[in-house]
Amino acid sequence: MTGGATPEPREFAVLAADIAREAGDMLRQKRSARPEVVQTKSSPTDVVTALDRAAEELVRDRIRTARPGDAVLGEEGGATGGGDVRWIVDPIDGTVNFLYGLPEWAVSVAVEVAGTVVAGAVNVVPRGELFTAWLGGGAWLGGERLRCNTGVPLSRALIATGFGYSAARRVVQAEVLAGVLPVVRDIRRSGSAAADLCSVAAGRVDGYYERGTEYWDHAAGGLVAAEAGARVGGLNGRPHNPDMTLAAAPGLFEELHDLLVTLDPERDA
Ligand code: LIP
Repeated sequence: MTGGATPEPREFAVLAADIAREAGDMLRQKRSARPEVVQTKSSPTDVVTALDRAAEELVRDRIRTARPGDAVLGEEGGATGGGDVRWIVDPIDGTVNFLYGLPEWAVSVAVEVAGTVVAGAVNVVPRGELFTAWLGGGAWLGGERLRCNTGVPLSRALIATGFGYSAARRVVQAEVLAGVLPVVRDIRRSGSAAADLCSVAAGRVDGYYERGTEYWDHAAGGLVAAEAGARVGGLNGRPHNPDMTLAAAPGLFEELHDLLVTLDPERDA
């Protein structure tokens, strides 16, 4: 896929899926019983394993080979290159799950053209599930087209969320959760934003909100959820962003949004 005009979103989705599949295969083969932590980031519990780095290297290498001029933003390697096409990569979203051998961690690869995410692949490796989406082309789990749940009121909604790594953030997240939990069906915390957004797409949860996700956590999964019919955004009309990512079918999105606004969730203690 080198040279010439910018490929169609579908072609990017196929390439992103191939790369996410290969990185996932490598991670599954190389993961030991207790992967070694090589670095901590924002807090002592925000960890990086050697395989986070190896997987991002593999992904970057495959992008370089297929699309030598493209920019990459990766969780571990930062921003490289320039131009209209940018790949957004989280080599392991849900690193703590990866460390503990829990089944919700994913390789997340998204492609942005001129600032818009046009394609995404989320490989939830332990589940053997590869989610893909491209702009206008729908969201897919293998050959199955996904539709998020619709017509669910907040009072019957199963809502996924997540928590940050810092104590100051968690204090507020716990406060917000105390406002949400009594008025919904229940809460789930999987440990991977990318997997949560795919769960919205697949109707395994009705909605999702989280403060503090990075672009690489939600870029691909956000497109999967949106292409499955979910509204994906931030608070007060903003696009989803590190302050808040919210995803649910229209109707539930607004109910959840309005509740969250009353809880002032975009702050730290
Ligand atoms: C994780 C997110 C998750 C959040 C975790 C963590 P990581 O990303 O996907 O939603 O709740 O605290 O930030 O650190 O595993 O790439």
